[in-house]
Amino acid sequence: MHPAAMFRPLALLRHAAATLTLIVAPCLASAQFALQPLPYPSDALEPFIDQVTMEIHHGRHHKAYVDNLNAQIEQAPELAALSLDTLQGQISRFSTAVRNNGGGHYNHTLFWDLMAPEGQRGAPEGALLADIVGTFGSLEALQTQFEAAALGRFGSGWAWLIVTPAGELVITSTPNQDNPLMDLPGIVRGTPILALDVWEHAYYLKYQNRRGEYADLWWNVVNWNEVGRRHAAAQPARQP
Ligand code: MN3
Repeated sequence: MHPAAMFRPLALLRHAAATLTLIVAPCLASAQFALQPLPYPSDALEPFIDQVTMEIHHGRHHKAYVDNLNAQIEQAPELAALSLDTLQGQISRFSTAVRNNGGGHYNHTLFWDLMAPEGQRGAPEGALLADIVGTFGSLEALQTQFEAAALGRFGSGWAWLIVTPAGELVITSTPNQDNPLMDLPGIVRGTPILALDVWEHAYYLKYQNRRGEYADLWWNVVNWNEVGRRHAAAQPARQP
């Protein structure tokens, strides 16, 4: 600190803050997992998903998964060395709290990216559309089967479109905050390219008990550009 700064309260305050950061930052290093901001304004999905639902869903529900996952690091320090994606594939090693909150963090991070504001959503096209038509017969057939998976999930959970390790498109669903990356019995495994949250917290304020209407109107906000990108990235490597 410059000697002249000794007499300037603001400079002193800045110096104190910088010193505090040096002391506190290493303690925060154990907060391995972070809640990223929504990739668009909270009202960007109106009228299909309302602003209040988005703010509570992201700012409270998703935040709680992140906080609770970070709280588990004390009991399972090996968590701090894993990326969020890697954790999913090793989830059977960990406690139910890690499974629920690690899954919750992964699922919601993906969910926000799979939706987009008007004008940025794109449309199913190219290799993705060809794969959808080849597998399900049409885009409409995919949507019908996906909505059936969303409606058929009793209680809380998720509906998924995945690319299996063999490169096949499959619709599946999971309970609670499980997902298709998890190494757990009963999970149809693959890389998620589309995901719908069917917990009541995702739709109840606007749709109340009408999960089917929510699942049907949700197609209006799907970020097909992102689905296409994930579909391409999930293709198994071809044999030379
Ligand atoms: Mn949710």
